[in-house]
Amino acid sequence: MAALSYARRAMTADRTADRSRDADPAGLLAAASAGDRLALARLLSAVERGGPRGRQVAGLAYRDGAVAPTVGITGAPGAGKSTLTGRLVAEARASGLGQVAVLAVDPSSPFTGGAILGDRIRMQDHALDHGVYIRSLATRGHLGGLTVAVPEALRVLSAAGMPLVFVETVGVGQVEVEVASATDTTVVVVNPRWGDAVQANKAGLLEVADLFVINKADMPGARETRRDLEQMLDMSAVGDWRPPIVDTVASTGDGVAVLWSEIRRHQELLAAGGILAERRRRRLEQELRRVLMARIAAEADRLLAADGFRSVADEVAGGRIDPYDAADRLLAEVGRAAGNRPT
Ligand SMILES: Nc1nc2c(ncn2[C@@H]2O[C@H](COP(=O)(O)OP(=O)(O)OP(=O)(O)O)[C@@H](O)[C@H]2O)c(=O)[nH]1
Ligand SMILES: [Mg+2]
Repeated sequence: MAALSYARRAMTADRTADRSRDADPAGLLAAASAGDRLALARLLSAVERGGPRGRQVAGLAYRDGAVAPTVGITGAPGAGKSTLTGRLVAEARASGLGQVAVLAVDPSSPFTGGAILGDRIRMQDHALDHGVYIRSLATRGHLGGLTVAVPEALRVLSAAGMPLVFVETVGVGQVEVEVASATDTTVVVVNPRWGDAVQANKAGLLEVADLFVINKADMPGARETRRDLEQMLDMSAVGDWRPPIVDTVASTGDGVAVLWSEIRRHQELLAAGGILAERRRRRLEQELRRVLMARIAAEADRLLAADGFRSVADEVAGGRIDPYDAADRLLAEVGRAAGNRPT
């Protein structure tokens, strides 16, 4: 069986990992591609921490050029995302994928990486499956935060040879929506509660959703939630693809096969129409914008804390220059500094 031979390869790679190569990102990436999970974990940790080394790893993964298909699973805390992801992982493995990765992202609690992994991912079924790689991601100082770290991590996973990556994102705030929309197919999970669909709309999830899941369809109210979602979809501009709404009971697996086939259908549609390339280009533009903003913000912060700012502020206070001219002068400095700094 493919899974078993992969597991054997992974264990061999673990044992023979050349320690002296571990510091070198290129060596780590080669090891990760050969199935060394420790090497992969170290690359992802570097990306998570950011800084010069994170940047080096991110650049290497970018130049590798591999782009794995990605599926985002997002929704309110406790909606059943992890249970659902576990089921989808099983579907993906059963469909013949040698490996699947899951990236768990919780923007609301950046320092609980280990805890998310232990407590929040309910995928015990996969704990012994070496074809499944599960990892949580926090920000740990990455300039630009999760919205930049997640696409970088996805490229590391792609470069390491993962043929499919699920991204579970907890929460429905602005950052969560941005993280969720960094995937090819974005699945929004709601529960059959009065107002859940409306909440999703308010949070901007309606715009990024390629698919809706009404999970916990065994609870009362699923029909009303579906009706609310349909109404909202009726009112929003829908192009070639109207997001399907799938009922699931993740705890029993009901509806998961339908969800999986809808995900596949969406990914096929993306690939066929050249839409995928266009989407990915737009995402890279977004990413570039975020990297730029983060660097400018960091420079502005540095500037605001420096003496130069105080002296310009004194001039404004003294009536010698107006705030706009002062801002022009400071902005020119931000530009010079941001352009000169290596990271
Ligand atoms: N009744 C019912 N319970 C479910 C269903 N799916 C998941 N649950 C339960 O809901 C609880 C939360 O499930 P999780 O999969 O951890 O939800 P989550 O969205 O990943 O949670 P966070 O990551 O903490 O946001 C667990 O107790 C599950 O067993 C379902 O379809 N029906
Ligand atoms: Mg979860």
